[in-house]
Amino acid sequence: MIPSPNCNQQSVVAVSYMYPDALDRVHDNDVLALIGYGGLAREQLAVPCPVAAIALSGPKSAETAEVWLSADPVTVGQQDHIAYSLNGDALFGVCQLHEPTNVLLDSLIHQTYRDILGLIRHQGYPCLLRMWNYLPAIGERQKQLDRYQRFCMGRYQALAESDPKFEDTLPAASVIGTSEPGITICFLAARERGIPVENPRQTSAYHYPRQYSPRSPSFSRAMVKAWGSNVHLYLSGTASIVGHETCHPENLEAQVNEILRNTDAVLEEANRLTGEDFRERSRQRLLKIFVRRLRDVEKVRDMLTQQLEDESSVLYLHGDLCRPDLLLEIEAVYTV
Ligand code: 3EB
Repeated sequence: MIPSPNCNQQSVVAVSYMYPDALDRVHDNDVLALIGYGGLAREQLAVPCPVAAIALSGPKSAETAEVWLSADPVTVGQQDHIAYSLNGDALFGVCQLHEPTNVLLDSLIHQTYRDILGLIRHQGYPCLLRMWNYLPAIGERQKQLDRYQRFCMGRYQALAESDPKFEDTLPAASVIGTSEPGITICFLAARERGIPVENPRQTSAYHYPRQYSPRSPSFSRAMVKAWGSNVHLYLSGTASIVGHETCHPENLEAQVNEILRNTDAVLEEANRLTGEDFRERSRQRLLKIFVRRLRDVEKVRDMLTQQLEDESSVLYLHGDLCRPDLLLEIEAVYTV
């Protein structure tokens, strides 16, 4: 079950899931961004802040808005295809792109990431914490490479050009395939740095060997950021990968269990780096489960319902994933 708003308004930045009918309780000047899932349309999210409607279906019960709230007053702005909001500590952006047919995805993503990096620097929020990338047809080929590989090349190029030491401060990220045209990139940036976290069970994605992409995927496994007295951990999309290889290609149950071992390992590593206790003391856990095949959703839900902690709010969505052998992926926000 997804509870009604349970976010802590004292926090500089807070996030929660809300059913659409509760949205009129949200006051415009507190909202950094609204992201609709499971068929929620843009019109249902009528507020002045950045809004995205993610083109992923889910079970009907998944019609949900993710609400990013601010304890401090929010200012909104627009620069080209990027809508953004800021509150003195954080900047949230939603970038919506039409994809011209004659442009390769790497060059489009290169330009878009340059625009995003330019905007956050210009506004004084240069530290990227979390990126959510929604792309149509990620597994399809475009001139010898698949579109996820082209995405990685464009992202790498923009980040590498902007900072020679970019791999020390990579944001957490997800890349999810959608079935409708149009690219949506949501991002959270801050004035002050967060702490990137890697997974000791996995090769860092930015060190993956070339077989996955000519340029490695530029993301960290998680990012920790304190917002006043609340500390968030943004967990990247986490799959059944150990080292750099996919484990249990055909086995849904084994992939679920491997992912739970991976998320545990990331939380453990975050605890070690920060002195917090994300594993045992998270007050709020917001999860998204992206499942490649719609028919697997109920099985995954049955498994996870037994294994997840009570504080977990879980959203199941039907989305495509970066490697063809991955059956599901989990991302999350943990708050201590
Ligand atoms: C993986 O671990 C699975 O390219 O930004 C997960 C999260 C994955 C983010 C990205 C890719 C990305 O490699 C795929």
